[in-house]
Amino acid sequence: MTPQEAALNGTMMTSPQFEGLHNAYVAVAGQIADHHEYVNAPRGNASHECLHLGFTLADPVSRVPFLATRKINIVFHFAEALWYLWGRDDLEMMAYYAPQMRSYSMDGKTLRGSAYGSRLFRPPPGGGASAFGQVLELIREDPATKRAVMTMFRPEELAIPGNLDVACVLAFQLLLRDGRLHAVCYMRANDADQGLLSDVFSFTLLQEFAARQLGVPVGTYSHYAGSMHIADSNLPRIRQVLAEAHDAGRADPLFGFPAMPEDASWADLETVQVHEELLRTSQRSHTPATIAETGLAPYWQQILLLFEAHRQVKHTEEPVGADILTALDPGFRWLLHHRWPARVAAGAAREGSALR
Ligand code: 5HM
Repeated sequence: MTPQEAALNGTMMTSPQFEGLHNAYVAVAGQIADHHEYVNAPRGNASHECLHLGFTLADPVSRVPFLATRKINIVFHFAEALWYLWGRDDLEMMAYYAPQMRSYSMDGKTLRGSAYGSRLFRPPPGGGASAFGQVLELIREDPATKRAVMTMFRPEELAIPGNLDVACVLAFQLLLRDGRLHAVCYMRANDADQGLLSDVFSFTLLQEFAARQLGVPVGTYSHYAGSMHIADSNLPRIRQVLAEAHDAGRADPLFGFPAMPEDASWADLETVQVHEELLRTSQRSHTPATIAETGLAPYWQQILLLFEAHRQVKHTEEPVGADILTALDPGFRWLLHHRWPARVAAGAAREGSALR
């Protein structure tokens, strides 16, 4: 339907809907690579750009593209989402998983604009509920509310001379409709090959955690960016990704993604935080048996298995232990293998996630 026909029918075209991020990422990347609107270099960053690009995911839990040419770092993605949920802003934790994040820090110790968790999950200075706690309370009181918005971008950020880290996410909104928790993420700018993957991963995980706290199913997730772009330096890789996606001719990702347990709680997050720090600093190691002894549900155990696998990659020279790899969800193992092929043996190719 053309926009003119849509107008005459009294209908509007809404954002394109995809099942999960696998297809949305390929579509957005293709749009910018082949149909970009602008070529520019804000702050010297040469990029191809499309304005006001957005999409909706029918299944926000399906939050990872399974593409051998993209080599997703699933450990980093979980670490960043948890860093948000833990309300942290320290560089130390994130720089361990993504050393390039050091270049966004003004003081070498903290991150400001992109430390979304410190804005969402910490109580305000005067005390009271966090922004996340407040919006959940609003939804409980008035389920159809349109006010359940958490803002991240602050006007003061533009006044800081030489600010290296201006928040890219403007706001995150939750909407309870027909019993399902929908989410919308509004961004001023999004790098379609980097930030898009980590932002969608984290904000869909926050959506899922919010749905568990409200005891309702996850609805759709919509993502909008004023400027969606790809750095020119990443265009050759994007071409490889697009070629792989087209050659494989696959509409569906190779694996499913595990769903968070119904009883996901703040206590689970605290237990995971204790073990993440011990593993990151290599103060201890884990086996599948010692991870099971934490009493965490299999979903959280999988995250600790990923952190242990990553500890072995970072702190040892050996291949990652077969016990850890065998206990891992097949999709997670596939991602680890493609990211660190010399350290992580390929598993038997199995379709469908064990935890789904
Ligand atoms: O010049 P500017 O502040 O917009 O540069 C930040 C770059 O990081 C942009 O390419 C932006 O799209 C990307 N980015 C992102 O995509 C940054 C963050 C951190 O806030 C993010 N997603 N979450």
